[in-house]
Amino acid sequence: MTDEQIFKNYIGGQWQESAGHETFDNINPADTTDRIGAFQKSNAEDVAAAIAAARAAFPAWKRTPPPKRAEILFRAGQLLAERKDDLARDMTREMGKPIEETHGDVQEAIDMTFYMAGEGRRLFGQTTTSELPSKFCMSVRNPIGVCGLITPWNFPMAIPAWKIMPAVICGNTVVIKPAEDTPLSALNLVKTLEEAGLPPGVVNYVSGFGPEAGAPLAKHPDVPVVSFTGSPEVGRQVAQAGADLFKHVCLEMGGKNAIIVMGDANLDLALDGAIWGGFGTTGQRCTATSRIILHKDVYTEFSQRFVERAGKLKVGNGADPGVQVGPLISRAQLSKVERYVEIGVREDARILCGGSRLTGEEYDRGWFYAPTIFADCEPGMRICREEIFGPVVVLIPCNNLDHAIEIANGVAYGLSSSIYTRNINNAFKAMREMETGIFYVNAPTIGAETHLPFGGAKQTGNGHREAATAALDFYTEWKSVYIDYSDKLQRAQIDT
Ligand code: UN1
Repeated sequence: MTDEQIFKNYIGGQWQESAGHETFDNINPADTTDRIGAFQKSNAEDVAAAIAAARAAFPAWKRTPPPKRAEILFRAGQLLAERKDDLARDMTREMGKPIEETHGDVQEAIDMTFYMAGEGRRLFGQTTTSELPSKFCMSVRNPIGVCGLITPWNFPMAIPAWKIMPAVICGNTVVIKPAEDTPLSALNLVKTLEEAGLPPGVVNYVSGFGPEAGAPLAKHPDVPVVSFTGSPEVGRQVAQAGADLFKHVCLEMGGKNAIIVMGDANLDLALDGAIWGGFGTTGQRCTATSRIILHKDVYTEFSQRFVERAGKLKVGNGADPGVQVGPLISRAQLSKVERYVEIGVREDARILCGGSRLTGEEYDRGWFYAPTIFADCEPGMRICREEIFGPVVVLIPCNNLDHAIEIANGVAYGLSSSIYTRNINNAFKAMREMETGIFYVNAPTIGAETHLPFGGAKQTGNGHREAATAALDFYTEWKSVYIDYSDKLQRAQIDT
């Protein structure tokens, strides 16, 4: 890839420049002198063209038998698997996370592609009984139309795949607007679908920014389905944009995910989980472990060992071998972390390690921040309630399981949670009581698999789930079908 590379939008099967002829730069967050290329700064006109292309492609795609749609997805999955190394390298360059993690991100996209391809021969509805004789009842799934997909930068290929694959296997067509920080990985995914034989117009891609490209997509009257992953502030705008037309809106937003470590936990295991959950992806996952609720019996030992482990993490350019923690995605995200650390200090939380930007030759051209741990935190502190989305973990002491659950549930979000314990009663009680969409026992809060529903309770989302068959419920509309073969009028609820 050269410095001069210009990437285009993909609309109706054509690679096109923005009508506004403006571009923006995609920059490596580990080295801001490394410019990956220029992407189209799309506007409402580009978005409207992409929607028109998706609309035009819908009737034929909706009538394509799902197993035929699936054949294209199977091919795409295979191509992604063959190209995994290159795709991961591109992703580390634009997003920053270590190469091992970007391999995982591409793998998650492959998993979702194959999973949804398999749905081509399922897409099950129900057949059921009727209360009347000689009457047959069934429910079938119908596609809805054009889906507007707005995706974040932290899983630059996995999350686009979570949304595109179920949408298209169900017979919908798509316009995707990926985050402006990571437009290349979504483009690589779309290119792969094109090469796999997806007909023109089924998936359309416009790069650009939220206000100029995301907002017109969310608002457009020809887009009945909108799926968004990102911040609660933007999620609210997306929901409001869809409200007038009663759009189907799927929102996946923040988290403040907690691990509970009980006195009987395997501490080595809990430490491994806390390090991976807290500092993996530089804490930039919605599922990241940002709170650790420690039983008082293990508080001191865990804190000491956790700090020791965090201090040994190798922070650096994710493309370099041995690096465990990459940069933050942008200057804005770095500033947000700095702001929250100041808030924590003002709230009298005690910094055990980190607490500052990393400097020196290895770091000066990127957005690097030291893994940071706050101790002696009170559940009511802002750093214990608000999402930071960076390498910052708070330690909160607790007296017993009920206390731990009360603290864990005492936030507005409800994405993921976990407990480390050897006591099966504790594990099941926590499973029942934790107000999160995802729950782990003896594993950290990250690491969801594609064949289980993904999403959160409370203010993390709006009740929908991605992945698994749950995604099919979002991307289809049920049609209940009654076939009366009695040759007479039979009145439900009246004739017996
Ligand atoms: C996200 O952070 O938005 O469960 C997605 C996980 C990953 C997906 C995270 N499989 O951590």
